Amino acid sequence: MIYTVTLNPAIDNIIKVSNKLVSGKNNRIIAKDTDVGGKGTHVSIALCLLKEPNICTGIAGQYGYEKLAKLLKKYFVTDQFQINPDKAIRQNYVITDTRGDSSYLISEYGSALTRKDVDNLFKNPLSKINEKDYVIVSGNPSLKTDIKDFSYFLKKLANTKAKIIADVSGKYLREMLKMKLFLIKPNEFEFAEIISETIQSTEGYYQAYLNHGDQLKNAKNLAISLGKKGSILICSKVAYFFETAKVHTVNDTGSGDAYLAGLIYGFANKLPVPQIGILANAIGAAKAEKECSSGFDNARVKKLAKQIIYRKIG
Ligand code: TA6
Repeated sequence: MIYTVTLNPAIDNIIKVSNKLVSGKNNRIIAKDTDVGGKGTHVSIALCLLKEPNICTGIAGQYGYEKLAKLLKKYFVTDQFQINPDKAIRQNYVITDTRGDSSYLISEYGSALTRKDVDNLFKNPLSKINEKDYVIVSGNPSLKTDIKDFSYFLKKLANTKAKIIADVSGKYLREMLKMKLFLIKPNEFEFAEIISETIQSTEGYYQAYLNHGDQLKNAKNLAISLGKKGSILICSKVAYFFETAKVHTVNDTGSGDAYLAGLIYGFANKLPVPQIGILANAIGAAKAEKECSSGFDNARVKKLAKQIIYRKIG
């Protein structure tokens, strides 16, 4: 079974303004919407769209949970969030414009993860995890979380012997890299932060992977999303670069999560590595064509997959 764990879910309030967002000017709102936020939730939505069974879990505040559950149901996701009666689900704001260059993400901190949350998580939705399962920790806990409490969560997770996938950043990714991981999926900035080096070329990513083996040794597979520049996938020391499909970007929020869902689908269904990369990139591109933070059109994925060019870089 595939589990997604969102430790700090959100409701995304999407605001569309005409032309480009400009400071010092009254930017008129031309459309508004709300959608699921919080990364792991997006991975579950994408897996459901791919008809891949999965369990959407994490810690959700009581206040706002009903709205989040209703939004998830829109994508046929039945969640198993552990509810914390003293917390509220945070509100994030995604600003897009009619130019489609990119989106602006403004997010609340949310509530710190506590040991009590962790104990409840493993007593309930995560109680049946075993070594055959995939567990995707996607999205950081609130930045107010003490790293010791996050590490308490990781220790319990490691004891399940599941295949662990990490889409977290900064100090939380450093902490997760202390344990055996099936896959990590930093973006280019998160990768540069971990290895304290900025990569100048596509081939430079493979060299950096070799040079920083000590920091990356616990990651069996490594995917690096490079936004519109494409992505890198390194499995069993073989590296590929994938160009992105050419799409008109409406809202790129959530594209990284959709891309990750494609990777997980590919690994879980034992596709050949190049096919995994092609599928993941096509899904990430198809998501960027959508107004909201989650969801994509499967027919578009099939079409975009045919466009994806890739090459071996190491
Ligand atoms: O990846 C997109 C997204 O999930 C947005 O929907 C927004 O909720 C944000 O990321 C949350 O990111 P964070 O790292 O704060 O959990």
